[in-house]
Amino acid sequence: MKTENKFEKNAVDAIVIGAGFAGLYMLHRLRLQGMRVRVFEAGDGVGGTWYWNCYPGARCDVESMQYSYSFSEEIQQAWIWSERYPRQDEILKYINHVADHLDLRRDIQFNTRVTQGEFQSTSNTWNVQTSDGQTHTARFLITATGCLSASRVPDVPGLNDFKGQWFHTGQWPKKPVDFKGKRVGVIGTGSSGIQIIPMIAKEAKELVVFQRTPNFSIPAWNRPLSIAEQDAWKLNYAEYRQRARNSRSGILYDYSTRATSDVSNEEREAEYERRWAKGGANYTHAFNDIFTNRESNDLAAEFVRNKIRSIVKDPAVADRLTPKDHAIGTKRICVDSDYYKTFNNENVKLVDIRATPLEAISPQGIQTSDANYELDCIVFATGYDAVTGALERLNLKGEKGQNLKDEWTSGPRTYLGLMSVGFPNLFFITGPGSPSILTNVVVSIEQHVDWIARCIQHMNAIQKSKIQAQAPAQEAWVQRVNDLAKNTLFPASASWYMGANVPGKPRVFLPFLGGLGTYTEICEQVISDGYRGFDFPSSL
Ligand code: NA7
Repeated sequence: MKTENKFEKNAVDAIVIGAGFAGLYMLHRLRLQGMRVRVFEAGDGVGGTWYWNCYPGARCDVESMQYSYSFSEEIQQAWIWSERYPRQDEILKYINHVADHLDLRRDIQFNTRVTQGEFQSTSNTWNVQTSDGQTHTARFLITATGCLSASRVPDVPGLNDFKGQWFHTGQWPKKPVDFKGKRVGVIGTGSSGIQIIPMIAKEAKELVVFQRTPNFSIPAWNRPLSIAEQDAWKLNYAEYRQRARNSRSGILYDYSTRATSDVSNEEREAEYERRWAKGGANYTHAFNDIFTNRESNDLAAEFVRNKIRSIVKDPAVADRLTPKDHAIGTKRICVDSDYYKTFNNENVKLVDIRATPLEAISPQGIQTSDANYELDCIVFATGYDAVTGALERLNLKGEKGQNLKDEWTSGPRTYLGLMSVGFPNLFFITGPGSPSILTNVVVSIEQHVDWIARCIQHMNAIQKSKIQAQAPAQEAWVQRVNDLAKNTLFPASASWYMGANVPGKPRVFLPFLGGLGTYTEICEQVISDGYRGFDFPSSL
Protein backbone atom coordinates (compact mmCIF):
# COMPACT_ATOMS: atom_id res chain seq x y z
CA MET A 1 0.00 0.00 0.00
CA LYS A 2 1.33 3.43 -0.87
CA THR A 3 1.76 5.66 2.17
CA GLU A 4 0.31 9.08 1.63
CA ASN A 5 2.93 11.81 1.54
CA LYS A 6 1.50 14.76 3.39
CA PHE A 7 3.69 17.06 1.32
CA GLU A 8 2.98 15.58 -2.09
CA LYS A 9 1.38 18.69 -3.50
CA ASN A 10 4.03 21.37 -3.73
CA ALA A 11 1.72 24.34 -4.21
CA VAL A 12 0.25 26.05 -1.16
CA ASP A 13 -1.12 29.47 -0.28
CA ALA A 14 1.70 30.40 2.07
CA ILE A 15 5.13 29.11 2.97
CA VAL A 16 6.43 29.94 6.41
CA ILE A 17 10.12 29.55 7.18
CA GLY A 18 10.78 28.43 10.75
CA ALA A 19 8.75 26.66 13.44
CA GLY A 20 9.51 28.72 16.50
CA PHE A 21 7.08 31.02 18.31
CA ALA A 22 6.56 33.07 15.13
CA GLY A 23 6.16 30.28 12.58
CA LEU A 24 3.77 28.27 14.73
CA TYR A 25 1.44 31.16 15.40
CA MET A 26 1.55 32.23 11.73
CA LEU A 27 0.58 28.71 10.67
CA HIS A 28 -2.29 28.63 13.15
CA ARG A 29 -3.55 32.07 12.17
CA LEU A 30 -3.55 31.40 8.43
CA ARG A 31 -5.15 28.02 8.89
CA LEU A 32 -8.01 29.74 10.70
CA GLN A 33 -8.47 31.76 7.51
CA GLY A 34 -8.80 28.55 5.53
CA MET A 35 -5.39 28.77 3.87
CA ARG A 36 -3.10 25.94 2.92
CA VAL A 37 0.21 26.55 4.65
CA ARG A 38 3.48 24.72 4.75
CA VAL A 39 6.19 25.40 7.30
CA PHE A 40 9.82 24.43 6.69
CA GLU A 41 11.97 23.94 9.75
CA ALA A 42 15.69 23.14 9.80
CA GLY A 43 15.54 21.37 13.18
CA ASP A 44 13.85 18.08 13.87
CA GLY A 45 11.42 19.68 16.30
CA VAL A 46 9.52 22.88 16.96
CA GLY A 47 10.88 25.70 19.13
CA GLY A 48 13.29 27.71 16.99
CA THR A 49 15.71 29.58 19.25
CA TRP A 50 14.55 27.49 22.18
CA TYR A 51 15.15 24.31 20.22
CA TRP A 52 18.77 25.20 19.38
CA ASN A 53 19.84 27.03 22.54
CA CYS A 54 19.73 24.03 24.90
CA TYR A 55 23.02 24.84 26.65
CA PRO A 56 23.28 24.51 30.45
CA GLY A 57 21.80 27.55 32.17
CA ALA A 58 19.78 28.71 29.13
CA ARG A 59 16.87 30.71 30.40
CA CYS A 60 14.67 33.54 29.20
CA ASP A 61 15.21 36.94 30.80
CA VAL A 62 11.52 37.82 30.45
CA GLU A 63 9.42 36.41 33.28
CA SER A 64 7.46 33.20 32.70
CA MET A 65 3.99 34.68 33.09
CA GLN A 66 4.75 37.14 30.30
CA TYR A 67 6.86 35.09 27.91
CA SER A 68 4.05 33.11 26.29
CA TYR A 69 1.31 33.39 23.71
CA SER A 70 -1.74 35.46 24.58
CA PHE A 71 -3.93 34.49 21.62
CA SER A 72 -5.53 31.51 23.36
CA GLU A 73 -7.21 32.05 26.68
CA GLU A 74 -7.45 28.29 27.05
CA ILE A 75 -3.69 27.77 26.68
CA GLN A 76 -2.68 30.67 28.90
CA GLN A 77 -5.03 29.60 31.66
CA ALA A 78 -4.03 25.95 31.57
CA TRP A 79 -0.24 26.18 31.37
CA ILE A 80 1.68 26.07 34.66
CA TRP A 81 5.21 27.45 34.94
CA SER A 82 7.63 26.36 37.60
CA GLU A 83 9.95 29.35 38.10
CA ARG A 84 9.97 33.13 37.92
CA TYR A 85 12.15 33.00 34.78
CA PRO A 86 11.53 30.05 32.46
CA ARG A 87 14.30 27.55 31.71
CA GLN A 88 14.94 26.62 28.07
CA ASP A 89 13.59 23.08 28.47
CA GLU A 90 10.39 24.36 30.04
CA ILE A 91 9.82 26.85 27.21
CA LEU A 92 10.45 24.08 24.72
CA LYS A 93 7.93 21.86 26.50
CA TYR A 94 5.43 24.72 26.34
CA ILE A 95 5.98 25.25 22.61
CA ASN A 96 5.59 21.52 21.99
CA HIS A 97 2.40 21.56 23.99
CA VAL A 98 1.02 24.39 21.85
CA ALA A 99 2.02 22.58 18.64
CA ASP A 100 0.23 19.43 19.82
CA HIS A 101 -2.80 21.22 21.18
CA LEU A 102 -3.36 23.01 17.86
CA ASP A 103 -2.34 20.00 15.79
CA LEU A 104 0.29 22.06 13.98
CA ARG A 105 2.84 19.37 13.11
CA ARG A 106 0.94 18.00 10.13
CA ASP A 107 1.84 21.12 8.14
CA ILE A 108 5.48 21.32 9.22
CA GLN A 109 8.29 19.68 7.30
CA PHE A 110 11.18 19.19 9.72
CA ASN A 111 14.88 18.71 8.92
CA THR A 112 14.42 20.93 5.89
CA ARG A 113 16.11 24.23 5.17
CA VAL A 114 14.96 26.77 2.64
CA THR A 115 17.95 27.22 0.36
CA GLN A 116 16.57 29.75 -2.12
CA GLY A 117 13.45 31.69 -3.02
CA GLU A 118 12.55 33.58 -6.19
CA PHE A 119 9.58 35.79 -6.84
CA GLN A 120 7.82 34.94 -10.11
CA SER A 121 6.46 38.11 -11.68
CA THR A 122 4.37 36.21 -14.19
CA SER A 123 2.31 34.44 -11.54
CA ASN A 124 2.91 36.67 -8.49
CA THR A 125 4.09 33.66 -6.53
CA TRP A 126 7.26 32.58 -4.78
CA ASN A 127 9.23 29.55 -5.90
CA VAL A 128 11.07 28.11 -2.95
CA GLN A 129 13.83 25.52 -3.02
CA THR A 130 14.49 23.33 -0.02
CA SER A 131 17.46 21.28 1.17
CA ASP A 132 15.73 18.04 0.14
CA GLY A 133 15.94 19.13 -3.50
CA GLN A 134 12.26 20.01 -3.85
CA THR A 135 10.73 23.15 -5.32
CA HIS A 136 7.57 24.58 -3.82
CA THR A 137 5.26 27.37 -4.87
CA ALA A 138 3.20 29.73 -2.76
CA ARG A 139 1.46 33.07 -3.09
CA PHE A 140 3.05 34.32 0.10
CA LEU A 141 6.45 33.72 1.65
CA ILE A 142 6.73 34.55 5.34
CA THR A 143 9.98 34.49 7.27
CA ALA A 144 9.78 33.36 10.87
CA THR A 145 13.49 32.77 11.11
CA GLY A 146 14.18 34.59 14.39
CA CYS A 147 16.37 37.57 15.18
CA LEU A 148 19.07 35.65 17.03
CA SER A 149 19.38 32.45 15.06
CA ALA A 150 22.31 32.90 12.67
CA SER A 151 25.02 31.87 15.12
CA ARG A 152 28.59 33.04 14.63
CA VAL A 153 31.77 31.16 15.36
CA PRO A 154 34.56 33.71 14.95
CA ASP A 155 37.22 33.09 12.40
CA VAL A 156 40.05 32.06 14.73
CA PRO A 157 42.92 30.26 13.00
CA GLY A 158 43.44 26.64 14.02
CA LEU A 159 39.95 25.66 15.14
CA ASN A 160 39.85 22.71 12.73
CA ASP A 161 42.95 21.24 14.34
CA PHE A 162 41.65 21.46 17.90
CA LYS A 163 41.80 17.96 19.40
CA GLY A 164 39.13 18.53 22.04
CA GLN A 165 35.40 19.17 21.64
CA TRP A 166 33.96 22.55 20.77
CA PHE A 167 30.45 23.96 20.80
CA HIS A 168 28.49 27.11 20.04
CA THR A 169 25.77 27.94 22.58
CA GLY A 170 23.29 28.54 19.74
CA GLN A 171 23.81 25.05 18.28
CA TRP A 172 24.14 23.04 21.40
CA PRO A 173 24.05 19.22 21.10
CA LYS A 174 20.84 17.53 22.19
CA LYS A 175 22.79 15.02 24.27
CA PRO A 176 24.03 16.67 27.49
CA VAL A 177 27.72 17.58 27.45
CA ASP A 178 29.69 16.28 30.40
CA PHE A 179 32.17 18.87 31.70
CA LYS A 180 33.07 16.93 34.87
CA GLY A 181 36.79 16.96 35.55
CA LYS A 182 37.49 18.81 32.29
CA ARG A 183 39.41 21.96 31.42
CA VAL A 184 36.97 24.23 29.64
CA GLY A 185 37.41 27.55 27.86
CA VAL A 186 34.44 29.87 27.25
CA ILE A 187 34.79 32.67 24.70
CA GLY A 188 32.21 35.44 25.06
CA THR A 189 30.50 37.16 27.96
CA GLY A 190 27.13 38.24 26.54
CA SER A 191 23.83 36.83 27.82
CA SER A 192 24.68 33.29 26.74
CA GLY A 193 28.17 33.35 28.26
CA ILE A 194 26.86 34.89 31.46
CA GLN A 195 24.31 32.07 31.76
CA ILE A 196 26.56 29.15 30.91
CA ILE A 197 29.69 30.22 32.86
CA PRO A 198 28.27 29.60 36.38
CA MET A 199 26.91 26.21 35.23
CA ILE A 200 30.20 25.01 33.75
CA ALA A 201 32.12 26.33 36.77
CA LYS A 202 30.13 23.93 38.95
CA GLU A 203 31.29 20.89 36.96
CA ALA A 204 34.60 21.61 35.31
CA LYS A 205 38.02 21.04 36.83
CA GLU A 206 39.15 24.37 35.39
CA LEU A 207 37.23 27.07 33.59
CA VAL A 208 38.98 29.81 31.65
CA VAL A 209 36.75 32.68 30.53
CA PHE A 210 38.06 34.66 27.55
CA GLN A 211 36.46 38.07 27.82
CA ARG A 212 36.63 40.75 25.15
CA THR A 213 34.12 43.20 26.64
CA PRO A 214 32.79 43.07 30.20
CA ASN A 215 29.02 43.34 30.39
CA PHE A 216 26.50 44.76 32.82
CA SER A 217 24.35 42.10 34.42
CA ILE A 218 21.53 42.36 36.93
CA PRO A 219 20.66 39.43 39.20
CA ALA A 220 17.58 37.42 38.23
CA TRP A 221 16.82 36.33 41.79
CA ASN A 222 15.14 33.42 40.16
CA ARG A 223 12.82 31.36 42.38
CA PRO A 224 9.97 28.88 42.20
CA LEU A 225 6.66 30.37 41.12
CA SER A 226 3.79 29.29 43.33
CA ILE A 227 0.46 28.17 41.95
CA ALA A 228 -1.25 30.84 44.05
CA GLU A 229 0.91 33.54 42.42
CA GLN A 230 0.11 32.21 38.96
CA ASP A 231 -3.60 31.94 39.71
CA ALA A 232 -3.65 35.54 40.88
CA TRP A 233 -1.92 36.64 37.68
CA LYS A 234 -4.26 34.56 35.54
CA LEU A 235 -7.31 36.28 37.03
CA ASN A 236 -6.17 39.45 35.28
CA TYR A 237 -4.35 37.89 32.35
CA ALA A 238 -6.30 39.72 29.63
CA GLU A 239 -5.68 43.09 31.24
CA TYR A 240 -1.96 42.41 31.80
CA ARG A 241 -1.54 41.29 28.21
CA GLN A 242 -3.20 44.42 26.91
CA ARG A 243 -1.00 46.63 29.07
CA ALA A 244 2.08 44.77 27.81
CA ARG A 245 1.02 45.28 24.18
CA ASN A 246 0.67 49.01 24.77
CA SER A 247 3.96 49.31 26.61
CA ARG A 248 7.37 50.25 25.29
CA SER A 249 8.91 46.78 25.46
CA GLY A 250 5.98 44.39 25.68
CA ILE A 251 7.00 43.71 29.26
CA LEU A 252 5.23 44.98 32.35
CA TYR A 253 8.24 46.78 33.76
CA ASP A 254 7.94 49.51 36.24
CA TYR A 255 8.72 52.38 33.80
CA SER A 256 9.69 55.47 35.71
CA THR A 257 8.33 58.83 34.60
CA ARG A 258 11.01 60.68 36.57
CA ALA A 259 14.34 61.94 35.27
CA THR A 260 17.44 61.12 37.30
CA SER A 261 17.91 64.78 38.22
CA ASP A 262 14.35 64.95 39.65
CA VAL A 263 15.43 63.17 42.81
CA SER A 264 18.02 63.59 45.56
CA ASN A 265 21.19 61.49 45.65
CA GLU A 266 19.76 59.37 48.47
CA GLU A 267 16.50 58.77 46.67
CA ARG A 268 18.31 57.86 43.48
CA GLU A 269 20.55 55.30 45.16
CA ALA A 270 17.55 53.87 47.03
CA GLU A 271 15.74 53.45 43.71
CA TYR A 272 18.70 51.62 42.14
CA GLU A 273 18.93 49.44 45.25
CA ARG A 274 15.21 48.66 45.14
CA ARG A 275 15.44 47.64 41.50
CA TRP A 276 18.59 45.60 42.06
CA ALA A 277 16.78 43.77 44.88
CA LYS A 278 13.80 43.12 42.58
CA GLY A 279 16.08 41.79 39.85
CA GLY A 280 15.99 41.73 36.07
CA ALA A 281 16.20 44.23 33.24
CA ASN A 282 13.65 46.45 34.97
CA TYR A 283 16.75 48.10 36.45
CA THR A 284 17.37 50.26 33.38
CA HIS A 285 13.92 51.84 33.70
CA ALA A 286 14.72 53.30 37.12
CA PHE A 287 14.61 56.77 35.52
CA ASN A 288 13.28 57.84 32.16
CA ASP A 289 16.53 59.33 30.85
CA ILE A 290 18.93 56.41 31.29
CA PHE A 291 19.02 55.71 27.54
CA THR A 292 19.26 59.35 26.48
CA ASN A 293 21.37 61.22 29.02
CA ARG A 294 24.98 60.14 29.45
CA GLU A 295 25.30 61.52 32.98
CA SER A 296 22.15 59.76 34.12
CA ASN A 297 23.36 56.61 32.48
CA ASP A 298 26.74 56.87 34.21
CA LEU A 299 25.07 57.09 37.60
CA ALA A 300 22.99 53.96 36.94
CA ALA A 301 26.07 52.21 35.56
CA GLU A 302 28.26 53.18 38.51
CA PHE A 303 25.80 51.61 40.93
CA VAL A 304 26.18 48.29 39.09
CA ARG A 305 29.96 48.70 38.89
CA ASN A 306 30.05 49.10 42.66
CA LYS A 307 27.96 45.95 43.04
CA ILE A 308 30.47 44.05 40.91
CA ARG A 309 33.31 45.36 43.09
CA SER A 310 31.46 44.28 46.20
CA ILE A 311 30.74 40.76 44.91
CA VAL A 312 34.08 39.85 43.34
CA LYS A 313 36.75 39.38 46.00
CA ASP A 314 39.91 39.88 43.96
CA PRO A 315 40.03 43.61 43.08
CA ALA A 316 42.01 42.99 39.89
CA VAL A 317 39.42 40.46 38.65
CA ALA A 318 36.59 42.77 39.70
CA ASP A 319 38.18 45.57 37.72
CA ARG A 320 38.46 43.40 34.61
CA LEU A 321 34.78 42.42 34.97
CA THR A 322 33.66 46.02 35.30
CA PRO A 323 32.26 47.53 32.07
CA LYS A 324 33.66 50.96 31.31
CA ASP A 325 33.42 51.26 27.55
CA HIS A 326 29.68 51.50 26.99
CA ALA A 327 26.57 53.03 28.50
CA ILE A 328 24.50 50.59 30.54
CA GLY A 329 21.68 49.04 28.51
CA THR A 330 23.09 50.06 25.12
CA LYS A 331 24.50 46.59 24.75
CA ARG A 332 21.79 44.14 25.70
CA ILE A 333 21.64 44.07 29.48
CA CYS A 334 22.18 40.61 30.95
CA VAL A 335 20.22 38.94 33.72
CA ASP A 336 22.15 36.35 35.68
CA SER A 337 22.24 33.83 38.45
CA ASP A 338 25.53 34.08 40.36
CA TYR A 339 27.59 35.28 37.39
CA TYR A 340 30.00 37.67 39.12
CA LYS A 341 30.23 35.45 42.22
CA THR A 342 31.47 32.59 40.04
CA PHE A 343 34.77 34.44 39.61
CA ASN A 344 35.47 33.91 43.32
CA ASN A 345 35.74 30.16 42.62
CA GLU A 346 39.28 28.82 42.63
CA ASN A 347 38.71 26.81 39.45
CA VAL A 348 37.67 29.90 37.43
CA LYS A 349 40.12 32.19 35.65
CA LEU A 350 39.32 35.36 33.71
CA VAL A 351 41.47 36.29 30.71
CA ASP A 352 41.11 39.77 29.25
CA ILE A 353 41.59 39.23 25.53
CA ARG A 354 41.67 42.94 24.83
CA ALA A 355 44.86 43.17 26.88
CA THR A 356 46.24 39.85 25.63
CA PRO A 357 44.47 39.06 22.35
CA LEU A 358 43.34 35.61 21.37
CA GLU A 359 45.71 34.66 18.54
CA ALA A 360 44.98 31.08 17.60
CA ILE A 361 43.50 27.78 18.57
CA SER A 362 46.08 25.05 18.80
CA PRO A 363 45.41 21.29 18.88
CA GLN A 364 45.70 21.55 22.69
CA GLY A 365 43.82 24.73 23.48
CA ILE A 366 43.81 28.50 23.11
CA GLN A 367 46.80 30.74 22.52
CA THR A 368 46.71 34.35 23.54
CA SER A 369 49.50 36.86 22.97
CA ASP A 370 51.11 35.90 26.27
CA ALA A 371 50.01 32.37 27.21
CA ASN A 372 48.84 28.93 26.06
CA TYR A 373 45.75 27.54 27.79
CA GLU A 374 45.41 23.76 27.54
CA LEU A 375 41.76 22.84 27.22
CA ASP A 376 39.55 19.78 26.71
CA CYS A 377 36.54 21.78 25.51
CA ILE A 378 35.93 25.20 24.00
CA VAL A 379 32.53 26.87 24.23
CA PHE A 380 31.80 29.70 21.82
CA ALA A 381 29.25 32.03 23.39
CA THR A 382 30.07 34.47 20.61
CA GLY A 383 26.59 35.45 19.53
CA TYR A 384 24.77 35.95 16.27
CA ASP A 385 24.56 37.83 13.03
CA ALA A 386 21.52 39.43 14.63
CA VAL A 387 18.25 40.45 12.98
CA THR A 388 19.43 40.41 9.33
CA GLY A 389 21.72 37.34 9.33
CA ALA A 390 19.04 34.67 9.11
CA LEU A 391 17.18 36.61 6.38
CA GLU A 392 20.25 37.23 4.26
CA ARG A 393 21.22 33.56 4.39
CA LEU A 394 17.91 32.57 2.75
CA ASN A 395 19.09 33.62 -0.69
CA LEU A 396 15.86 35.40 -1.61
CA LYS A 397 15.51 36.98 -5.05
CA GLY A 398 12.99 39.71 -5.72
CA GLU A 399 10.99 40.63 -8.78
CA LYS A 400 14.02 41.77 -10.80
CA GLY A 401 16.14 38.82 -9.69
CA GLN A 402 17.94 40.99 -7.11
CA ASN A 403 19.22 39.26 -3.95
CA LEU A 404 17.97 40.58 -0.59
CA LYS A 405 21.49 40.37 0.80
CA ASP A 406 22.86 42.60 -1.98
CA GLU A 407 20.04 45.09 -1.52
CA TRP A 408 20.94 45.42 2.16
CA THR A 409 24.71 45.92 1.92
CA SER A 410 24.40 49.41 3.46
CA GLY A 411 21.91 48.21 6.05
CA PRO A 412 18.44 46.66 5.91
CA ARG A 413 15.70 48.61 4.17
CA THR A 414 12.13 47.82 5.11
CA TYR A 415 8.78 49.46 5.48
CA LEU A 416 7.60 48.89 9.08
CA GLY A 417 10.02 45.95 9.33
CA LEU A 418 7.32 43.97 7.54
CA MET A 419 8.23 44.17 3.84
CA SER A 420 11.03 45.37 1.58
CA VAL A 421 10.64 47.19 -1.76
CA GLY A 422 11.23 44.87 -4.71
CA PHE A 423 10.18 41.76 -2.79
CA PRO A 424 6.42 41.50 -3.25
CA ASN A 425 4.37 39.05 -1.19
CA LEU A 426 7.32 38.51 1.18
CA PHE A 427 6.59 39.29 4.83
CA PHE A 428 9.11 39.35 7.68
CA ILE A 429 7.95 38.51 11.19
CA THR A 430 9.94 40.76 13.58
CA GLY A 431 12.03 42.02 10.67
CA PRO A 432 14.65 44.80 10.86
CA GLY A 433 13.06 48.18 11.52
CA SER A 434 10.43 46.73 13.86
CA PRO A 435 10.68 46.71 17.68
CA SER A 436 11.57 42.97 17.73
CA ILE A 437 14.64 42.36 19.90
CA LEU A 438 14.06 45.41 22.09
CA THR A 439 10.85 43.81 23.30
CA ASN A 440 9.30 40.71 24.72
CA VAL A 441 9.57 39.04 21.35
CA VAL A 442 6.46 36.86 21.80
CA VAL A 443 4.33 40.01 22.07
CA SER A 444 5.99 41.48 18.98
CA ILE A 445 5.52 38.22 17.11
CA GLU A 446 1.80 38.14 17.88
CA GLN A 447 1.40 41.72 16.71
CA HIS A 448 3.20 41.03 13.43
CA VAL A 449 1.45 37.72 12.76
CA ASP A 450 -1.95 39.30 13.36
CA TRP A 451 -1.09 42.20 11.06
CA ILE A 452 0.15 39.92 8.27
CA ALA A 453 -2.88 37.61 8.59
CA ARG A 454 -5.25 40.58 8.39
CA CYS A 455 -3.39 41.96 5.39
CA ILE A 456 -3.67 38.66 3.55
CA GLN A 457 -7.34 38.44 4.45
CA HIS A 458 -7.81 41.92 3.05
CA MET A 459 -6.08 40.91 -0.18
CA ASN A 460 -8.37 37.92 -0.52
CA ALA A 461 -11.39 40.12 0.15
CA ILE A 462 -10.41 42.65 -2.52
CA GLN A 463 -9.20 39.90 -4.87
CA LYS A 464 -5.60 41.05 -5.17
CA SER A 465 -2.68 38.77 -5.87
CA LYS A 466 0.24 41.07 -5.13
CA ILE A 467 1.30 43.42 -2.36
CA GLN A 468 4.41 45.55 -2.38
CA ALA A 469 5.85 48.30 -0.23
CA GLN A 470 6.12 51.75 -1.82
CA ALA A 471 9.65 53.16 -2.10
CA PRO A 472 8.89 56.58 -0.50
CA ALA A 473 7.16 54.90 2.44
CA GLN A 474 10.18 52.66 2.94
CA GLU A 475 12.64 55.56 2.71
CA ALA A 476 10.67 57.52 5.29
CA TRP A 477 10.54 54.51 7.60
CA VAL A 478 14.27 53.80 7.38
CA GLN A 479 14.89 57.47 8.14
CA ARG A 480 12.55 57.34 11.12
CA VAL A 481 14.26 54.24 12.55
CA ASN A 482 17.67 55.91 12.22
CA ASP A 483 16.50 59.23 13.65
CA LEU A 484 15.02 57.56 16.71
CA ALA A 485 18.32 55.85 17.43
CA LYS A 486 20.32 59.06 16.90
CA ASN A 487 18.55 60.71 19.82
CA THR A 488 19.74 58.02 22.23
CA LEU A 489 22.99 56.60 23.58
CA PHE A 490 22.59 53.37 21.57
CA PRO A 491 24.58 54.20 18.41
CA ALA A 492 27.76 54.93 20.40
CA SER A 493 28.05 51.31 21.53
CA ALA A 494 29.66 48.49 19.58
CA SER A 495 26.64 46.24 20.03
CA TRP A 496 24.87 43.67 17.91
CA TYR A 497 21.93 46.10 17.82
CA MET A 498 24.28 48.16 15.63
CA GLY A 499 25.69 45.20 13.68
CA ALA A 500 29.04 45.93 15.31
CA ASN A 501 29.80 42.34 16.30
CA VAL A 502 30.05 41.06 12.73
CA PRO A 503 33.13 42.15 10.76
CA GLY A 504 32.04 44.08 7.65
CA LYS A 505 28.40 44.46 8.71
CA PRO A 506 27.16 48.02 8.25
CA ARG A 507 26.77 50.02 11.45
CA VAL A 508 23.06 50.68 11.40
CA PHE A 509 20.72 50.53 14.35
CA LEU A 510 18.55 47.52 13.49
CA PRO A 511 15.32 47.70 15.54
CA PHE A 512 12.67 50.43 15.85
CA LEU A 513 13.26 52.30 19.10
CA GLY A 514 9.95 54.13 19.36
CA GLY A 515 8.35 51.48 21.57
CA LEU A 516 6.01 48.59 20.82
CA GLY A 517 2.83 50.45 21.81
CA THR A 518 3.61 53.34 19.48
CA TYR A 519 4.70 50.98 16.72
CA THR A 520 1.45 49.02 17.00
CA GLU A 521 -0.55 52.25 16.73
CA ILE A 522 1.36 53.13 13.56
CA CYS A 523 0.64 49.71 12.05
CA GLU A 524 -3.05 50.04 12.93
CA GLN A 525 -3.17 53.51 11.40
CA VAL A 526 -1.59 52.15 8.22
CA ILE A 527 -4.47 49.66 7.96
CA SER A 528 -7.10 52.32 8.74
CA ASP A 529 -5.62 54.47 5.99
CA GLY A 530 -6.20 51.66 3.48
CA TYR A 531 -2.75 50.06 3.86
CA ARG A 532 -0.93 53.36 3.46
CA GLY A 533 2.48 52.86 1.89
CA PHE A 534 1.58 49.57 0.23
CA ASP A 535 0.35 48.89 -3.31
CA PHE A 536 -1.86 46.05 -4.45
CA PRO A 537 -1.15 46.20 -8.18
CA SER A 538 -2.55 42.91 -9.54
CA SER A 539 -5.89 41.19 -9.35
CA LEU A 540 -6.45 37.51 -8.67
P1 NA7 B 1 26.23 38.40 22.37
O1 NA7 B 1 25.44 39.20 23.29
O2 NA7 B 1 26.50 38.90 21.00
O3 NA7 B 1 27.62 38.09 23.09
C1 NA7 B 1 28.69 37.54 22.39
C2 NA7 B 1 29.94 37.61 23.22
O4 NA7 B 1 31.01 37.02 22.49
C3 NA7 B 1 30.36 39.03 23.55
O5 NA7 B 1 30.94 39.04 24.81
C4 NA7 B 1 31.39 39.31 22.45
O6 NA7 B 1 32.31 40.30 22.79
C5 NA7 B 1 32.06 37.98 22.35
N1 NA7 B 1 32.70 37.78 21.06
C6 NA7 B 1 32.13 37.83 19.85
N2 NA7 B 1 33.04 37.61 18.88
C7 NA7 B 1 34.21 37.42 19.53
C8 NA7 B 1 35.52 37.17 19.08
N3 NA7 B 1 35.81 37.07 17.78
N4 NA7 B 1 36.49 37.03 20.00
C9 NA7 B 1 36.18 37.14 21.30
N5 NA7 B 1 34.97 37.39 21.80
C10 NA7 B 1 33.99 37.53 20.91
O7 NA7 B 1 25.60 36.94 22.17
P2 NA7 B 1 24.83 36.06 23.23
O8 NA7 B 1 24.61 34.73 22.61
O9 NA7 B 1 25.49 36.09 24.54
O10 NA7 B 1 23.47 36.78 23.41
C11 NA7 B 1 22.66 37.09 22.29
C12 NA7 B 1 21.28 37.36 22.73
O11 NA7 B 1 20.61 36.12 22.86
C13 NA7 B 1 21.08 37.99 24.04
O12 NA7 B 1 21.13 39.34 24.06
C14 NA7 B 1 19.71 37.52 24.44
O13 NA7 B 1 18.74 38.28 23.82
C15 NA7 B 1 19.66 36.17 23.91
P3 NA7 B 1 32.04 41.86 22.36
O14 NA7 B 1 31.01 42.34 23.31
O15 NA7 B 1 31.53 41.82 20.94
O16 NA7 B 1 33.34 42.50 22.49
